Amino acid sequence: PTLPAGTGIPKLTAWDSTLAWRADPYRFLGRQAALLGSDVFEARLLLQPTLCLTGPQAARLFYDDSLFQRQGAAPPALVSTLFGQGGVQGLDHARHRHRKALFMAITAPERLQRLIELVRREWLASLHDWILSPPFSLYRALQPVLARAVCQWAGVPLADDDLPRRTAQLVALFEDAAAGPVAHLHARWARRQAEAWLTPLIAAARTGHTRLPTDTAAHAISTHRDLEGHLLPPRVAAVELLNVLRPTVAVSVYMTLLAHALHTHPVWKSRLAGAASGPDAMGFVQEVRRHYPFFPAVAARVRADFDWQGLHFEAGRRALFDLYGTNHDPRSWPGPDTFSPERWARQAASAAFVPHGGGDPHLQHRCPGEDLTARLMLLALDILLHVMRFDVPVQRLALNMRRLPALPRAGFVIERVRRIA
Ligand code: MYR
Repeated sequence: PTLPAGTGIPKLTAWDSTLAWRADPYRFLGRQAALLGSDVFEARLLLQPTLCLTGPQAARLFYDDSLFQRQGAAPPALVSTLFGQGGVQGLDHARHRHRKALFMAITAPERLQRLIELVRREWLASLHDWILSPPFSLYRALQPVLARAVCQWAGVPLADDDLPRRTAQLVALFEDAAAGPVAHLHARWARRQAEAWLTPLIAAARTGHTRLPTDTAAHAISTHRDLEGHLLPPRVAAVELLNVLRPTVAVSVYMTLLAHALHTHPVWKSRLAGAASGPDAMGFVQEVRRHYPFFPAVAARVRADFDWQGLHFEAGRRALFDLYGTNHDPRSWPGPDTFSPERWARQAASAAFVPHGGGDPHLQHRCPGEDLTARLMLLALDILLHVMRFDVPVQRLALNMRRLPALPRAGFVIERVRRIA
């Protein structure tokens, strides 16, 4: 049901839709858009009128930074947990492109190989413990693997006995940010702890008390200068360093979803055997990224009034672009709810493929870690197929779609791990 609006944009009649959105955070926007027959609609979300955009055409619109800006767009609850104050996600135009170049340099393809090797090494080292372990959650077990590898790669010193607590803090930033009031407070606490860990490291590197290896993310961030030639305030540098560490640990979500996909589509185990890096493997990884939920939607604000397809967008309005729904839009993806790695033999990534956001990562807010994520997933596929065997005990494998991020309820429990190579 809609109310006519002066802007031509259909509007949900509910006074506020936040609870309905939270009850189905990945599918709410796409479902409402389909019901209304409009790629743009207005709803009251998080106590403000919000323009909700979905689909391939809206993807191009939303990433036009002459029309949308990021400053002041993200909900404060996410800034104080997931993102941090002053980080790249909230910058616009020249300041954004300059800061983004720092992240593109940190994640340049030639630098990623070392991180892939470190993750492989840590994973294989953990395998010894897993072999002896009672049933355990693969999701939880991968987190310290990724945390230790990314800290070493990024030049962040991390003692063995500090690994569990720092891993838990990095995980809380993405897992607890939008998981209800108590978890949210935990995520806020984790952000304070994590920034208090890294801020002194940046300060010590600048005074020469700590030497950071020059080819590391920590070094690049601590010596980065803004467009006016100033170093980042140590706290902002810590936020940006967390923007390298946290999302890398969050790849544990995608690795778990990949294991879930292999388990629930076992025909792919034999199809992929012996081809852990070919087009079939890449198609499998891309389909996990398209099909499974990860980041539901991204926020921006309308920069100045404009019209698009007969609709009027008012300056200052918050806009949400529906990543999950765009990845499941039947106009771009035939049989969108079917997990079908074969589709990637016929179809290339396009503006409609947005698991890490849309646009160009150099120029827009598309995640700079997208290639890293795909490469880490290929690594996981290789290890899950060719290095380890395990059993999957009876458990609730259906994803909890109410949760952000959505995961199998028990985090994908495995047992009787064996090493086969
Ligand atoms: C990152 O660390 O930057 C990526 C990790 C994302 C995990 C997905 C869950 C995040 C929930 C955010 C909700 C946003 C709603 C507008």
